[in-house]
This record gives sequence, C-alpha cells and structure tokens, in this order.
Amino acid sequence: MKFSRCIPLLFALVQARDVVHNWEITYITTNRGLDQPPKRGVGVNNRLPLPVVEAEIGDTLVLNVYNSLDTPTTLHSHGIFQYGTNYYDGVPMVNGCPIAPGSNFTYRIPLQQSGTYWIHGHTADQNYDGLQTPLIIYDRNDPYPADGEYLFAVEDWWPINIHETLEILQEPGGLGSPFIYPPQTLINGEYGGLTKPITFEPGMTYRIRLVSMMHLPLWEFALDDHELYIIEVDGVLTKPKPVDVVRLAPAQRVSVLVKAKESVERNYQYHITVLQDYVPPIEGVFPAQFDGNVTYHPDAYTEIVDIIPSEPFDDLSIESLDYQPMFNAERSIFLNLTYGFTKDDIPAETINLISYRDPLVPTLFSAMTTQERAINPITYGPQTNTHVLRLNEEVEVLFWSPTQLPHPMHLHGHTFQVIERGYISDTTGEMRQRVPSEGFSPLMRDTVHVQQGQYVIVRFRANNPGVWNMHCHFSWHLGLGFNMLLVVGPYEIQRSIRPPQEMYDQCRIQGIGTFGNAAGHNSFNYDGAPQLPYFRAELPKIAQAIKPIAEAIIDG
Ligand SMILES: *[C@@H]1O[C@H](CO)[C@@H](O)[C@H](O)[C@H]1NC(C)=O
Ligand SMILES: *[C@@H]1O[C@H](CO)[C@@H](O)[C@H](O)[C@H]1NC(C)=O
Ligand SMILES: *[C@@H]1O[C@H](CO)[C@@H](O)[C@H](O)[C@H]1NC(C)=O
Ligand SMILES: [Cu+2]
Repeated sequence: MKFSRCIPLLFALVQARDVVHNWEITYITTNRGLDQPPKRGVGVNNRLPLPVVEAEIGDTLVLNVYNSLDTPTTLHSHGIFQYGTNYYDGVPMVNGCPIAPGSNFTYRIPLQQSGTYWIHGHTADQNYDGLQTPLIIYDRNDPYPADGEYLFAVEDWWPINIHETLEILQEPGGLGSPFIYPPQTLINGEYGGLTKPITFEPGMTYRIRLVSMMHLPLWEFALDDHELYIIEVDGVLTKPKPVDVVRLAPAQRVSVLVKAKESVERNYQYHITVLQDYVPPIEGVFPAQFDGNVTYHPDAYTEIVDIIPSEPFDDLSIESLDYQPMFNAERSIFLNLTYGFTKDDIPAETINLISYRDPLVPTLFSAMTTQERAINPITYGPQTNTHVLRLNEEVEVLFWSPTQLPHPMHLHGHTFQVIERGYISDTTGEMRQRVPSEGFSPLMRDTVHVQQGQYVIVRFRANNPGVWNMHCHFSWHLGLGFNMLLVVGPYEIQRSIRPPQEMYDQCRIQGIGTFGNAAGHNSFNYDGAPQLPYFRAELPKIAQAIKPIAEAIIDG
C-alpha cells in the first residue's frame, strides 16, 4: 500500500459489480519496520499491511476467506449496516459461527452506503495483531465532489500480541501494565516518522479521509494555514463544518475537504499527533507528532509553524446532511461503564457490572429458533447483557463513564445521534451540552467517545433486524468483556434472516449448536451456559498502577 494516494475521480458509468478479494488469513512474524522486536501478527496472503479495499456504492463486496491460522477467525466490516445480512457482521458466537482453521468462508456483502469504513478481525481481537484495513466506498454522485483524495489510516502496533497483553491486564489486583512494551504508530502501514509529502495543485479541492484503526490512543490531524471542512463522520455525510483540527478516537472516521491555495509560492505541512490523554507519557510514543509536507512546488519555501491546534471533537455542533430530527426516547437504557474484580481479584471490564461471555449457541440462531421466547432477553443468557428491541423502536442510551478511563463506544448495524454530553460530577447541569431539540439534525455516527468522568446520550432507531454488538473499541477493554448485545426485531429476524448453508457448515465442523437458547436448550434452562463472574466492589486501581511504571520509563 502506498503511503498516500491521489485518486482522480472517475465519472464513467460502471455497472454494480462484485468486488472480489481472495484472502488467506495467515500468521506473519514482523516488526512492521519499527524499532521493536518482531511479534507473530495476523495478516493476509502472508503480508501486512492488508490491501485497502475500494468499492462503489451498489457493489457487492465478496471476501473469499481461507483460514490458515490454528484458531478461528472472522471479518467485520465496521460501520456497514448489513441490512438483511446480519450473518456477515462477523462477530463469532453472535452473528453465527467463526471460520474454522483450515476452511473457507465467503462474505457477500451488498454495499448500500458510501463513505469511509474499515474491515477488521472480530475474533480474539485479531485486529490488534494486524488484521485490519480501510474500506472506502465511493459514490459517483457524491454531493461533495473532490479533484483528488488522500487517505491517512493510523494504527498503534504493540510489540506483544493480544493474548500476552490480556494476560498482563488480567494479573491479579490489576497490577499488570502492557505499557512496559510501548507501541509505535503506523500511518498507512508504515512507521509514522516516514511521513511522505502529499501534493496539492493550485485551486483544486481535496478530500482527506482519516481512519482511526488505533487500539488505544486518540490522535489529531491538522494542516497548516488551510481550512478543513468536515463533510463525513463515520460514513455519514454532514453539513460542511470548518475546523482547525480533527480528533479521532479508536474506530472513528472523518473526511475533510480542503481547498488548495491559488499560488505555488509556499509549501506547508500536515500533522498527525498521537495524544497523551488517559495514557501514560512515554517519550516519542504518547504524545508523538508526525509532520509531512504539503507540496505545491518542489522549489518553494516550506512554511513551518510553531503551534499546532488541538481540541476535542465537538459532535454536538455538527449536523448530518440528510435532515433527521432528534429521535424520541421510547425506551431508555442506562449503561454504567465500569470495571470490577472477580472473586479471584482478576480485573474485568463491565457494562452494568456484567462482563460479556460468549453464549454456547450464536445469538442470531437463538433469536431464529426460540419462537416467542426470542423476545425475552433471558433467552440469550445472563452473561451476554442482551436487550431486545422492537423493530423501529426509538431508543435512548446513556453511556456513563465514572472511572478514569474513557470508552469509544461502537454500535453495530446502526448509526446513533449524539444528543448530549456532560460531566458526572456536574450536579447542577451547568456544564451540560445538548443539541437543540428543534430544527437541528443531530450528527449520526457509529462510534462515540465517552470521556473519563463524563456521560454521553445517544438516540437511534432500531430499524435493522438482527443481533448487534455494542462495545468499547479499545481492544483491551473488549478483550476483558466490555461488550453487550441488542436483538432488534426478533420476529422479523425469524421471518427474514436466512444464513447461508456455508455458515451452518462452519457450525457443524466446530460442533457449535444452531438451535435453542444461549445454553442450547429449547426451554428456560441455562444449564451449562457460562456464568457471570462475581464482582467485588470496583476500585479504580488500573489507572493508578500505570502511573509509576510510566514515570520509570521516562526517567530510565
Ligand atoms: C478453499 O478455496 C480455495 C479457492 O477457491 C480452494 O482452492 C480450496 O480447495 C478450498 N479449501 C477448502 C478446504 O475448501
Ligand atoms: C519537508 O520539506 C522540508 C523543506 O523543504 C525538507 O527539509 C524536508 O526534508 C521535507 N520532509 C519530508 C519528510 O519530505
Ligand atoms: C456505576 O458503577 C460504579 C461501580 O460499580 C458504582 O460505584 C456507581 O454507583 C454506579 N453508578 C450508578 C449511577 O449506578
Ligand atoms: Cu473501553
């Protein structure tokens, strides 16, 4: 993959087609060209990074996967609604069975949205070890045409793999810290410090796509002395919003339009800054700044600025382009985002003190096969934290983050409106920010960053029959159980969702049941289902443990 690409827009009429990728998912031992020991990563066709996937709206994305790993795998197309194709959403034991080692599976995904997405592994956090890539869906009738575009996909690469990381995080008492093996930043698959120039031609308009494939830190994009206009957030077109800087949490995407200057007298710089917010300071890692040139003319003088803007992303001041007033709150769901310790003092991430565990039967199959019991959340087991929603119900979710850790919360199969943000400690409500309730089209997105000590309210219409995950997109947190399920329209699922035979074959070869409740029974009987770990009172220990280690790294 090239560091940055300039794609002339083609206005030729092309028929909807299959965009086919043949991916053998393989282990690959690499340090990604970084000053780090190599680790065993997960790549495709013995390569990392994966190729960027490009398609047009209306195309069908065909991913022919062969699993060469010694463990199951899946691919999730993040932000793609999968309307009618819930079984291709790629969460193992939720949307179906994973792809067994040594076997094939084909995802056939009709692309009904345009914009900036990404594909990533959703089994055992394989994305943490490299299995992830941008997915760009063009629209030849895009209301924001550009003369060219550039892509910046940014990820953190850790020198130990996800299993080793989770082992450290699960040390009794929460005393382990993966920060003793600090990551490096990759931009478009290469070391961030290799920032390459991008070229601007006078008078042209460029679209810059920003994709956060990070597992932990936030980052920002700025371009000196040029105005950036946000036009897309998480695949949703917005009214143009001028900003100096764009901040992205893990799993978020933003496109900006930039108008090039009329003259070639000067060159400029763009900046990708990895923030040191809620992570310990580690020299050259958190924070880190990568500057690249914006070249108008090879001989022109490059303007170097001292101050690079930095600011939070103001979801509440941006409007979606298609007018959709605030949804109602026919149902409110309160989610306390905390962590706890099991009786053995093992840290676990929780939502309402429930730490997610896979059911024995994939939840989609439970919804399909339990008749009228499918509307009862306990059918899906106590450990999946399932809420059952009526089709087209308008739902409000309050994400409450009382700890010292923020959470980028992602909902599958839908976008939600960001309605309100505030501080948990703000008992008077003075610092509350809320969108206007009339004449405003709240920003819709699929991943919202809930900052430490804050709450965020979102609303959405549950218009997509299927089983959908809602989880934190920090890979560490997801790996420690920070996950829950929404079953939307169980009767509509029973009527309309038909997984392909290939999916049933996968279940069969792995001995996974496709009938009954979370425990595979055709009644309210949960014998054999995973049980909830018991939690003793939560203490914000993890963040405290990180601090002395971080200080030692800086001093040493
Ligand atoms: C998987 O698909 C490839 C390509 O179509 C084929 O060559 C191979 O035999 C298949 N493997 C299995 C185990 O079905
Ligand atoms: C950016 O431009 C400056 C000034 O022309 C030059 O010194 C520097 O090497 C360039 N950096 C990169 C990464 O191309
Ligand atoms: C959220 O969970 C924490 C930890 O269990 C608890 O101390 C706090 O009271 C809960 N907050 C609410 C509003 O339920
Ligand atoms: Cu989290």
